[in-house]
Order: sequence, then structure tokens, then C-alpha cells
Amino acid sequence: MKHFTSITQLGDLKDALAAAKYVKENPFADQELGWNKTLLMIFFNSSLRTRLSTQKAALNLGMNVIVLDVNQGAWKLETERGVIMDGDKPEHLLEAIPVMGSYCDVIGVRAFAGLQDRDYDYNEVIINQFIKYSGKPVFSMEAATRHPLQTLADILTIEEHKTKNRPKVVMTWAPHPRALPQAVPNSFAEGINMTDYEFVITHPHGYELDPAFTGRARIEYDQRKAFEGADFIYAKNWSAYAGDNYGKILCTDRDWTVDAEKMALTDNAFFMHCLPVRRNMIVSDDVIESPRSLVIPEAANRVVSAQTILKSILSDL
Ligand code: AN0
Ligand code: CP
Repeated sequence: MKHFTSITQLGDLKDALAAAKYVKENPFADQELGWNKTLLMIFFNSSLRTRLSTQKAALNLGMNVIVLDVNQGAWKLETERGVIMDGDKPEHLLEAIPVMGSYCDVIGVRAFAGLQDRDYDYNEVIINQFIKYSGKPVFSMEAATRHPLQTLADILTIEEHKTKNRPKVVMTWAPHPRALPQAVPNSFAEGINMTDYEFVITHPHGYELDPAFTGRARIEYDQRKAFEGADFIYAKNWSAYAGDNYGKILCTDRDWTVDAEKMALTDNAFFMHCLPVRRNMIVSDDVIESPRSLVIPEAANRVVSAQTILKSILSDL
């Protein structure tokens, strides 16, 4: 694999899940693969899991790791071409990218959607510039429209816990005080559409996602109805995608919070969330603390998904 920005680039999902299972059972089997190879992780946004799990994955593969938080200590970067740089940004991304590429063998990039300009976000301008100008393999650590390392960990977690061949997976919107990108739900939908699971998405009116991601999912506006008979509840907030409302918060109704009363409608479903999660906005304390909550094993699988992808990139260097 060269670049990794979407779960669809894995081709056969079953093969990828088998590769992930091998990595999980044999975390130190490929230590020589990363010898004298350097991973550079670049963060335009905050992170706990992605930063630690990707670093751990690289160390398991024998790599050296450098981390740059662009907003802490680096020069402020201009990202638009053609701008007269007389403002507060001393360096342009178009110089910074090839410079960073010259210091490493593989680059991971986290660059969230700005939620101001839908075309700019959905054209994935930042990560595509890294692909174009770094000269190195680039993988997404959550870009504007997708979070594929999260999705691979999510599907691996479902595979490890499902008790039916075709589980019913329900992705539910839940309230949040700040506008969040659509990357996690887009990417989860894209990944679930590569499986044969039953797939339902529930959200308030106005929160429709890009159909290019939701694909075959059934959209159900009644959250309680959607939960009936579910095997997995995947909660996530996102801001509006559609038209002039792009990036806006349209609903803060805490009746959408996932709580025990709603979980009782399911078929004893597992609860999932990518984290970080706001308790008692997205999910009640008792649900996230219940034995059916998978949030910790789901986060632990982020090492496995990162290592599976890094291994594949290193194998093709
Ligand atoms: C981010 C998001 O919703 O995309 C990162 C999730 C992994 N969440 C927040 O900013 C709270
Ligand atoms: N789930 C996830 O990507 O978490 P971080 O934002 O902490 O990396």
C-alpha cells in the first residue's frame, strides 16, 4: 500500500481483518520491517488515542517516530496558494511539506475539516497536498472527510464481539455542544457498507450525511425505532452536511442521548464510540460503564489498525 486515506483502499476487507488479527496475535513479529525507517506524525488538531496508538504501532514495527504539533511550537502555516503572506503566518505549507518529507519515510497527517467551506473540506485539500508534495507515503490520522484507522478498529471490534453472521449495526447521532466534522460517521458508514451487516443510521432531520458515504444504509428518523433489535449501537455527533447548513448545529435535544431506557429496546446491544466522548450528552454514565460498553477494547484496537496499515506501507517501500 502507498497512501491510506479511505477504508475502501483496503480492497478485500476480509483479508485486511485477517491481517489485523495476525498483527494483534503477533505484535512483534515484524520488528525488522521498520528498522532505520522514520514515521513523522503531523497534528493540526488535538489527539489522545491516535497519537499514542500510532506511535505504539510504529514502535512495535521497529520504527523511529517524530511527532509535530503544528499549533505548538512550529511556524504558523499558510495553506492557501496565491495568498500575499503579510499576515500572521510566516511559512507556507507548500515549502513545509517537502521539507518534512525529507526528514522521514512515512507521514501520518491529522487535519480536521474546518467546517466553513464544504468544497474545500470535501476536496481534502490538506492531506492531498501532503500526498502531492511530500514524496512519501501518507496516511490519514483523521482528515476532513474520513477517519479510516478508526473505522478499521471499529469493524475489527464488531467482528470480535458479534454473535450473529449479520448483526444489526445502528449508527446514531447524539447531541454535542460544539460543531464536529462528519469524518467519523462518513468513514464508519463507508466501512460498514463493505460488510454484509444490516445497517441503519438514525439522526434528526437536517443531519443527512453525504449519500456517497451512507450508500445502502437505511435512514430512520425515529431513534427508538432504529434501536429495536440492534446488536451494536455506534454513537457519534456530527454537524450538518447539507447545503447552507454545512458545519452548523441544528439540534441540541438531549432526548437523543443514548441511555439505558433506549438500550433496553435493543437485542442487548453493545455500545460503541470512537472517543473522546462527552458523558450525559452523547451517552449516559451507566451505559458507557456497563459491561456491554466496548469503548475501551475499541480504543485498544487502534494500535492494531495502525500497525496493520503501517506494516502494509512499509512492505511496499
Ligand atoms: C473529533 C471528531 O468528531 O471528528 C475527533 C474524533 C476522533 N472529536 C472531537 O473533536 C471532540
Ligand atoms: N478516536 C480518536 O481518534 O481519538 P483521538 O482524537 O484522541 O486521537
